[in-house]
Amino acid sequence: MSENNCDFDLVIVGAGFAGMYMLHRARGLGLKAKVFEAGSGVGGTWYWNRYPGARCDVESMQYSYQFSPELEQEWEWSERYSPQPEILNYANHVADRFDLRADIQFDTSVERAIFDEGSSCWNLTTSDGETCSARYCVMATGCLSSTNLPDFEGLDSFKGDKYHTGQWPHEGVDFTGKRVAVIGTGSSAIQSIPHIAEQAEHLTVFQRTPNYTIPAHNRAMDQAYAAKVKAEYPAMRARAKTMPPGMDITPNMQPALEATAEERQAQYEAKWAEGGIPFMGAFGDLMLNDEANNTAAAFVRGKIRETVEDPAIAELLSPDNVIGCKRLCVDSDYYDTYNRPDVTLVDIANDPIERLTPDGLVVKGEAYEVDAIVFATGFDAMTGTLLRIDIRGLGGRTLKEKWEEGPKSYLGLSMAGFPNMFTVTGPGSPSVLTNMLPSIEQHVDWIADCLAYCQENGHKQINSSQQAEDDWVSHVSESADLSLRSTCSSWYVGANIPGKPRVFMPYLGGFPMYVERCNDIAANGYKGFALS
Ligand code: NA7
Repeated sequence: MSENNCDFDLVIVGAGFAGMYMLHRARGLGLKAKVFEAGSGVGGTWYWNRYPGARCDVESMQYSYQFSPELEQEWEWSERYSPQPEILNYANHVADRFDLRADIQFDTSVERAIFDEGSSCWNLTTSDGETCSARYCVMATGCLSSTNLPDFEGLDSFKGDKYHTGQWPHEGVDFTGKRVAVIGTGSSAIQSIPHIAEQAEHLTVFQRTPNYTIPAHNRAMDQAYAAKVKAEYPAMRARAKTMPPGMDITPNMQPALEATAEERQAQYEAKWAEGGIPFMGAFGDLMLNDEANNTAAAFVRGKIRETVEDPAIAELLSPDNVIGCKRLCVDSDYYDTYNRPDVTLVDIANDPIERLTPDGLVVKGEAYEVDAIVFATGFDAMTGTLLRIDIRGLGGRTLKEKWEEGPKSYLGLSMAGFPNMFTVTGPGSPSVLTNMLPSIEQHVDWIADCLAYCQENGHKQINSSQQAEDDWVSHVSESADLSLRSTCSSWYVGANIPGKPRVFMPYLGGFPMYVERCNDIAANGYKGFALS
C-alpha cells in the first residue's frame, strides 16, 4: 500500500471465520496484514465452545465458505449438522490450505485501540504489552464471544468444578459418577444436557425460562445429497442469497390463519419431521402475527406433552411466549432426557438461585448438593467483546461513551467517529439472524472492496457520517418493530445482561435487502462515508 506510515496496512482482531477470510482477502490486495487472536488456535466460536453435544444449527452443506470452489469441493462433511470438532477441523484445514497462520499471532488479545488523527493510524496495545499501528482495523471479534457468568452470591465459595459452556476445557470433562447442575436452558444447555445426563450420576437443570426446540434429526451425511449439492454449489449458494436468512430453504408463504386446522397440523407435522430452524418456514406470517405464531407454539407445546411423561415437568418445559422470538433451538433428544430417573428440573422462574455454597446451590431455601456446576448462561452478545476493548476514535471519544444507550453503527460495518475501523457482522447487520458464514463473507468482501477503493483513490481516511449512521440506526429499529422477534427478553435485545441497554441489535430486514443496500452504497462512491 502506498505512503503508509503505520506498521501495518491492516490489523484484524480475531481468527475465527471472519478474521481468517479477511486475512486471505487482504493478502490478495497486497496489504501488509496481521491478525491477533486471543485463543491458541483458529476457529473463534468453534474453538471455545467445546461442550458435549456442541453442533451447528445450520446444515453442513450450507455452513461453509464459498469463496474457494476448490475448498468447497474437496471438504467432506460427515453429518447433516456438523459437530463442533469437525467445524474446528475445517477451520484448521482452511488455515493450513491458505497458509494463514504465518500472519496470526495467537494467545494475544488486543486491549486498546486508539486512533491517531495526525497519522490516521490505529495504535494498538496487546495483552503482552506490545504496541503496533495500522492504517485499518477490522474487528472480527464474533457475535457470541464474551461469556456471561452471572454474579451469583457465593460463586467463589463453591468447592466443586465450575464450567462455562463457552469456555470448555480442551481436554474434555468426564462427569461419570458426578452430581451435576446445569444453569440455563438456552441452545448450549439444550445441546449439552442429553450428553451430560448420559454420564452423570444425577443431573439437575435450573431453568429460568423454557425454550422452544425442534429436533435436528441429525444423521450421517447422505452422500448422494452431498454429491448433488457439490455438482450445483453455485446455484444453491445463489438461491440462499435470495432468502432473508441467507439459507437455501423453501418457506411456505401461505398465512397460517388462512389454512384450516387440519392443514396447519399436517404442515407442522411435516416441518417437525424435517427438523431444525426451517420449522419457522411452515407459514409466512409466523413472525408477523401473534395469533398465527401461537398456532405453531401450541403445536410444539403439544409435542412436549407427548414426549415428556410427567405432566408437571412437561408443563414447566413448555414456553408460553412467541416461538422464534428467542433464537429457536435445535436438539437431539432434549425433551426425552427429562424422562430419565436421574434428571431433575428445577424451576427458578420466580425464585432465582439464592446463592452458591461450598457444596452446591440454594433455591427457595432448599439446598442442592452437586459436584460440578455447568454455567450454560450465554454471552454478552454482539457488543460485549468490542466494549471490553478500550477503543478511542476522533477526539479521544470511547466506544463505550458512544454506545452508552445501545450500539450505533452504519450498516453494522462502521461507526461514525471511528475512522478506518470496520466490524464484521456488527450490531445493525443481519448477522445472527442469518447463516453466519455467507454473512461473514459478504462483509469481508465489502470491506476488502472498500479498502481497494481507498487505495486506488489515495484516501487515507474513511469515516461514516453521523447522518448516515443515524438514518441506518432508525431503519434497524423500525425494521425490528415490524416483527414479533423484538417482543421478548432475549440476548438480541441485551435482556440477559443486567444494565445493558434494551435495543434490538441485529438488522431484521433480511440478507437480500441488506446486501442490495451495501452494494448500492459502494456503487455510489461509498455514499454516507466521508473519504479524505
Ligand atoms: P442463551 O441462549 O443466552 O441461554 C442462556 C441461558 O442461561 C438462558 O436459559 C438464560 O435464561 C439462562 N440464564 C442466564 N442468566 C441466568 C441467571 N442469572 N440465572 C438463571 N439462568 C440464567 O445462551 P446459549 O449459550 O445457550 O446460546 C447462545 C446462542 O448460541 C444461541 O442463541 C445460538 O445462536 C447459539 P433466560 O432465558 O435469560 O431467562
